[in-house]
Amino acid sequence: MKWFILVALFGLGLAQHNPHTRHGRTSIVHLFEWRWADIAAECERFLAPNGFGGVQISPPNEHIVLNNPWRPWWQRYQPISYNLCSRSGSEDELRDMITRCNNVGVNIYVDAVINHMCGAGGGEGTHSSCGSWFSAGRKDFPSVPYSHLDFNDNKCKTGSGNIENYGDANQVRDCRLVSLLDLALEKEYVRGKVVDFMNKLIDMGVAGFRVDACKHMWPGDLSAVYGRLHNLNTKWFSGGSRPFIFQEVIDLGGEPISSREYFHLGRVTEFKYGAKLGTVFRKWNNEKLHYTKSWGEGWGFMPNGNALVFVDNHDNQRGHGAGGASIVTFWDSRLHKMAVAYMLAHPYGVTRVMSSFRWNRHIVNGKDQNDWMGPPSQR
Ligand code: QV4
Ligand code: CA
Repeated sequence: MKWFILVALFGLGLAQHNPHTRHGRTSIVHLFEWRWADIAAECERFLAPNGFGGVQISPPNEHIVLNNPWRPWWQRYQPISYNLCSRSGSEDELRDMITRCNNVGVNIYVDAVINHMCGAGGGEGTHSSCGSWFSAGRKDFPSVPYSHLDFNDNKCKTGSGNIENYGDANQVRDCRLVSLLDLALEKEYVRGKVVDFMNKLIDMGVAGFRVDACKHMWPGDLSAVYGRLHNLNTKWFSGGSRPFIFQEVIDLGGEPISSREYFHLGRVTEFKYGAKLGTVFRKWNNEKLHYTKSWGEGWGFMPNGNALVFVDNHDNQRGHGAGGASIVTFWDSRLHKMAVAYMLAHPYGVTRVMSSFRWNRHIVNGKDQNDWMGPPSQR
């Protein structure tokens, strides 16, 4: 009996590892900060004819709007509510895009920011993408609504209220990531709001989620949330299809939290992949391409069926997040094409290509002063 339950649970988890790409397509592309209207056209004009399986979109929900720096790309990682108007467009434009992409067989995966709301220093007012009023200081977000009762502050034991030590799993989960107000996902009420938000998107036709900042959420809380998600919309997907889940956990080793803790819940981003592939293509440490004969698990990466892989992502392309100097990006365009081609040809993990925008790099003492720059659109 115990064995049977284990198999049943495992099977349920595995369902969320399937990207449900159609027509034998395998890869997805991150259209970072693209507008919904542009993505719809891109699906019809380029992605479907060229065999792309799906698109990871930027967070579609209401976010803070910042002036200093001016409209940074990262304002989209500071939610104000789950209303669906963002820098990429309105709810109607989002719905139209999801429909048109699905109609040409290209799936949509939503970047879901559910660990936190905006930064503690985010101020008070209506500087938000749908114009909803909020107060970061009072932890009041009436258009969800969330109040001060819905945040983790009592659980966090650090002096600053922020994560101070990644060696302590409790603070990584219960304290604030760079001052972002940390949601109490153990509360039934908070889970319900997050589940409603995700289910609304599933019903609109999305095929799954890139879940942001999973290292900062307890696997048990995520399991409770994922378990209440609807099956995919049968207008485009076969009955009983579970949403595809891929979780952002940066695990390069050396921390108490490992990606393994999240394997049963969905796929996990394999950050070792881009870091290692970069050293190989740059020929650092005497790496040679023929050493990659055993590429994949043989290089200490996670099991094939758990991995979501990429050469670079929106963070490490601009010096945020992890991976370090070896990461190959569009700034090294020849190497980048070679590395992406290698990844797409190699049968390991679900592969994701990066497509964003260029900005004016201005490096002072090794740090790009312009790493905040937003997209070249008018909002
Ligand atoms: C700053 C200080 C804080 C201070 C605070 C005071 O750093 O110490 O307490 O001011 O107000 C922005 C700023 C950051 C600022 C913060 C809050 O860059 O300096 O804090 O806002 O105001 C993106 C960006 C972050 C950005 C964040 C929110 O990368 O720079 O922070 O959006 O706008 C870890 C995590 C991993 C994470 C990675 C970047 O384990 O989960 O760091 N990756 C994901 C996303 C990433 C996003 C977030 C998580 C947060 O891929 O794009 O961060 O949603 O490795
Ligand atoms: Ca948290």
